[in-house]
Amino acid sequence: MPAPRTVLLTGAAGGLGTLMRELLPEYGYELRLLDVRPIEGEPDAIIADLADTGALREAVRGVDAIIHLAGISLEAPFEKILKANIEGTYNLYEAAREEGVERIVFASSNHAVGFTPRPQGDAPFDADALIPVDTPRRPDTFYGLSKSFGEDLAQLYWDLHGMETVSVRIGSCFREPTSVRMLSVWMSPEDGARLFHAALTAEDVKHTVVYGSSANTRLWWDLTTARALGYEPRDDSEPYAEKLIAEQGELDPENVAHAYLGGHFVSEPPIWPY
Ligand code: NAI
Ligand code: 15L
Repeated sequence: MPAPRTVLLTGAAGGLGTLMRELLPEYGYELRLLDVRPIEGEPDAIIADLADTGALREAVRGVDAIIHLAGISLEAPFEKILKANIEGTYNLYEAAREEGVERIVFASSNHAVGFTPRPQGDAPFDADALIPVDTPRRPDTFYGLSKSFGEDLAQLYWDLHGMETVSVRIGSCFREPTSVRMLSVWMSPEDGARLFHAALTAEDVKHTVVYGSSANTRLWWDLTTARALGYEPRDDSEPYAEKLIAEQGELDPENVAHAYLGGHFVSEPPIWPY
C-alpha cells in the first residue's frame, strides 16, 4: 500500500482528535475531519453521526486511510454503546469497504482487557511480566466490550475483505498523567502521533493489535507489536512520579480499583455525560 496522504479523522472534535489535529499535519497528512459536534475554527469539518451511512460513504470517499476515534469514550448504558460504538464502527467499516479504503487505525482501549490483573511488585517490570497483546480479552465495561467488538470486526474485515487495521489499545492519552495509574499507562500526545503515523505507514499490517503508550518506566504491557510497526516512543511518565505519588500515594494491591489494567473502570467507571 502506498503511504497514505489524505486521512479521515473521526471524532476530530474530541480530546484526542484535537491533539491529533495539532500534531499529525507535521507528518504531511491532509486531514479530513468528522464529528457529530461542530469543531471551532474548522468550517470544512463534516458534521455527521456514525449512524448516518450516507454521510459516512461520502466522508470516506477518496481518502487513503482512516483514523477512527469517534464514539462514546467512557461507560454508558448498553443501548447507547450499541448505537455509537458497535453499530457506528460497523457503519464506518462498511462505508470504507464500499469505497475501497485499505487501512484503518482503530482507537481501541485498554478497557478491552481492563479486567486483566496488572503486574505486581516493583517497576520496572521484567519483560515476561508485561501483559502481551494476545492476553484473553477481559472487558471491564460495556464500553470495553465495544472496543473488543471493534477489534473482532477489524479481524473479520481483514480475513474476509483484505482491509487492514491497526487496533491501538490506548492507555491514557492526555497532555500530562494525572494519576498514579497513569504513570504506567500514559501515552504522551507526541508519542500518540508517532504511533498513529507508524500505524498508517507500516507495510503489511493485516490486523495488528498494539498497546498505545509511551516508554514509561512503570509500563504494564508489552510494546513489541507497536515497535514492530516502527513506533519508537520517546516519552516516559517518570518525571511526574514523585509529585503524583506524594499527592495520591502508591497503588494499593488490596484496592480493587488499583488491581487491574482498567483501574477504576472495573469498580466505578466514569459515565459518558451526554
Ligand atoms: P472524546 O469523548 O473526547 O471524543 C470522542 C468524539 O467522538 C467526540 O468529539 C464526540 O462528539 C464524537 N462522537 C461520539 N459519538 C459520535 C457519533 N455517534 N458520531 C460521530 N461522532 C461521535 O474521547 P477521546 O478521549 O478523544 O478518545 C477518542 C477515542 O479514543 C475514543 O474512541 C476513545 O474510546 C479512544 N480512547 C481514548 C483514550 C484516551 O486516553 N483519550 C484511551 C483509550 C481509548
Ligand atoms: C479510555 O478508554 C477513555 O476513553 C479515556 O478517557 C481514559 O479514561 C482512558 O481510557 C484510561 O484508561 O485512562
